[in-house]
Amino acid sequence: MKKKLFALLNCAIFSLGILSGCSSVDTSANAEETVTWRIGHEEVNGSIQDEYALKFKELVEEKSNGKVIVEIYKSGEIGSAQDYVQFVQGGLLSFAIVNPGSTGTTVPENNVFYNHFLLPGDNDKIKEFLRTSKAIKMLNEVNEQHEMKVLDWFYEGFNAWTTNKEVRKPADFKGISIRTMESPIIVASYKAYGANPTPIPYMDVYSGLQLKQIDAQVNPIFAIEEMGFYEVQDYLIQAKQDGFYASLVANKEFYDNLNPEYKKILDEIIPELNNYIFDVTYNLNKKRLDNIAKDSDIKIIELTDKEREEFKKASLKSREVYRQSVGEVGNKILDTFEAEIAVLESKEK
Ligand code: 6CS
Repeated sequence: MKKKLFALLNCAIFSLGILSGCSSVDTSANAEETVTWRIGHEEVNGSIQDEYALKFKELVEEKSNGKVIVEIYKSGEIGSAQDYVQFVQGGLLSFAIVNPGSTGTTVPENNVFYNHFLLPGDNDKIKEFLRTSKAIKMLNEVNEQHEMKVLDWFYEGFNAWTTNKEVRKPADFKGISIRTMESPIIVASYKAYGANPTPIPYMDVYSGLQLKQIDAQVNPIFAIEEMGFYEVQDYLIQAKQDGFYASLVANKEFYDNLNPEYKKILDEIIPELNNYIFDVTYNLNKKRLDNIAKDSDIKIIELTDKEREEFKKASLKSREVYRQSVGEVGNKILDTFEAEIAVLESKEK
């Protein structure tokens, strides 16, 4: 039944002039045939996810000698971030780049990434953690039960707050309506600080801030710049409470039925893509923070360690919300995150 519905949706969406035909997701090919892989992502032109998708396309098409054609669908083109999760689960998209703020409503364990003051702040440590963690392997197994085969995890930078009022301690959040993604743990985190979290779609955030329907929002620096949020806000606050992570996922059935030649291509390109995107993340966030400082009079604030400590204390309440929202496996994933990160943090750089 679910499959039928997606087949219909497939035809409807992909024949609306967005695509020429009403093809299904391709899983294999003979020597002469070309196949099409569709990848959707949650962001706009020039973003980190777009850079990832473009590199994915370049490498897949090159390594398959043109036998695989990759089509990219950006945020809003055939749906919102939340829709893309359903599209990849249902097989309408072969691949999607999604973040735990979008998948966390259907896979609560993914919200582990949104526990504040949990993951390391250092790029190299984050990279090592994502590549070697046993907890990540456990999390990937959970995602498979939700029709998503996770092929890669990467980092898009720490999440910063933009506000129309100075925020230096949790009490300053009182009465502030802050736009967040839908994930219940993100909502709980900002409630723990005393704010009013307000989930609205990404594409509506700029107008929401401009029309003062919301007072604040949270996103990585590169996104604050490319979405123009800094133009309609007075403060950009860096508390470095959490980061923005994303995963490349494939529809599980599509992946399982893929021929070995194509699986090998994916195995080969993922490490290259991961290295590539970590460099993009570092350089793009740095460049765009400079642009924001040059182009606007927004006040850029970096919280002191003492100020961050206050937020850390307040955030522990929402870690309990995560624990209660998941079962035994989700709790084990958080325990393992905590233990592995403690080891990583104790290592010399
Ligand atoms: O805030 C959001 O909804 C979005 N932020 C980023 C940086 N990427 C995609 C996501 O949907």
